[in-house]
Formats: sequence, C-alpha cells, structure tokens
Amino acid sequence: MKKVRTIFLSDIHLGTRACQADRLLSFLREHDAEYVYLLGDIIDFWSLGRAIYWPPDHNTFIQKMLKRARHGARVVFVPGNHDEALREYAGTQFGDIEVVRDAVHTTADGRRLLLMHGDEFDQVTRHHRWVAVLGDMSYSLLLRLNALLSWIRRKLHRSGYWSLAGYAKRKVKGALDFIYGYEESVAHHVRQMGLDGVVCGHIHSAVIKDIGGVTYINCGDWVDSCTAIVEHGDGRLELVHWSSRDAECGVESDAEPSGAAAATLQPLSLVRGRDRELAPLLVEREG
Ligand SMILES: [Mn+2]
Repeated sequence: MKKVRTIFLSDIHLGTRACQADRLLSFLREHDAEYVYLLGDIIDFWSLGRAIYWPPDHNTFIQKMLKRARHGARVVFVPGNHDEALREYAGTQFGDIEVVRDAVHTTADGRRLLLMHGDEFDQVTRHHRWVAVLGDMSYSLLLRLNALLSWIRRKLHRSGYWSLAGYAKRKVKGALDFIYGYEESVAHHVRQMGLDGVVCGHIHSAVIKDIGGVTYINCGDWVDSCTAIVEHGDGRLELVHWSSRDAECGVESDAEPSGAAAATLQPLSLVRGRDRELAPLLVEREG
C-alpha cells in the first residue's frame, strides 16, 4: 500500500449503476492517507429517489471510510448537490467522519486550498433545477449506453476503454463552454478569498491547472473517468487515473513525475487527461 498525505475524491455517486465502486475500492486498497476529503455527490439521493440501487460494494465503501476515520485518518465529507440533504448536518459527525459545508486544507508545502463541491458555481443547477435534473437523466442514459458499448468492445476483443460520455462532451460545444465558464468562476472566487487554490468536483472533469495564478483542481468522478487527486508527503499534488487495477492506470502531476510515477504513465490516460471532458450536464446554458 502506498502512503500519501491526502486523498481527494468527489462525485462517486453511490446508489447508481454507473458508480464504479469496484475500481474505487481497488484504488483505496493501494492508497493510505492521513487526510481523506470526500467532496460531494458521494451518495446520489437524486437517483435513489427514482429507484433504490445499493449493491454490497457501495456499503463497503462507506464502511471503509468509517473504519479509516476510526483508525485516526481525518475523514471530512463536504456534501454536494446530489447529497444536499446531508448539508443540514454540517458541523456534526457521522461516526468519526466530519461533515462540513466547506473547508480549507493546507498542503505540506504551505498552500491553502479551498475544499468544496462547487455546484454553487454552476449556473444551470443553481437557477434551473429542473434543467439540471433533466441533464442528470440524459447523462445516466449516456453512461448506460457507455456500459453497453464497453461490453460490445470486450466481446470484439478491442482493448482499452473508450468513453462515449467523454466523446459527446468533447464534441458538444455547449459542454465545453460550460466547463470553461465553471472553472473560471471558481478560480475567480478563490482569488477573491486570497487562497492559493481550490479542490472541487461537480462537473466530472478532472484536472490540475493554473488559472490566473490560482491552482484549480477538480477530482473528476467515479462513474466514468475514475480519477482521484492525491497529495504526496512533500505537498506535490497529482491526478491519478484508476481506470482498472492493472491496466490503464496513469498519473499526472503539477510537478515533474518521480521515477515511480513516470513508470505508470500510459498513453491512454495522458490523452484522456489532456482533453476537456466529462461535464454532467449536456444542456445549453441560458443567459
Ligand atoms: Mn454535483
């Protein structure tokens, strides 16, 4: 097991068929951390409201988090919009897991990062909730088609993972504008707060980048891209793609990759990581 200082996860969407809990558990088996931040949309109550789906894997994840918190890791949960019902529990604890509305994490090298889910910077969710729900349902459909496509690819013995959802988002101009607008408004907010950066989620588009002097970091998701952010002991932040246990795993970093990290780089992950992809809402923005 690899010891890192911090693990940042978001948009796991437990309670949906699209949730890739098996891959997430495989990632967690290989990463131990002092801090674990769960940055929203961990449990998808919107989907559970439509139909109950709760396989053993999803329970295992919750149990693992409770266990890590009990054994001394600091586990912090920031609810998102799909688990917004839990926002009223901000300031309380669930087992040893702290529930907060947002927080600031100081990295080992002294950078102060705002932690939030980030849906308040999404104009669609904020002002047109029904549009967001509609977008959520079409996204679910897309992910199901994606699963079917992966199955067909496996039957045809085609290697690798190709994401229909990712492809659609790269091709739909509205989705790209949406991601760009979101990143800019989050970065603007963080700059005004006088912080060094932000770690958020919500738009399912994992990245570590500089936007006008602040570090913008998005964890991505565990329904399609299977990405996490880790902080190493020296404060270096890294985007980890965990597409499957022994293949397709890759990393990107905000510093030069170390020897070990460089050895796990895979072309697919590099290509996918560089593309802007995976916004949950394939809808045009109004206004
Ligand atoms: Mn969200």
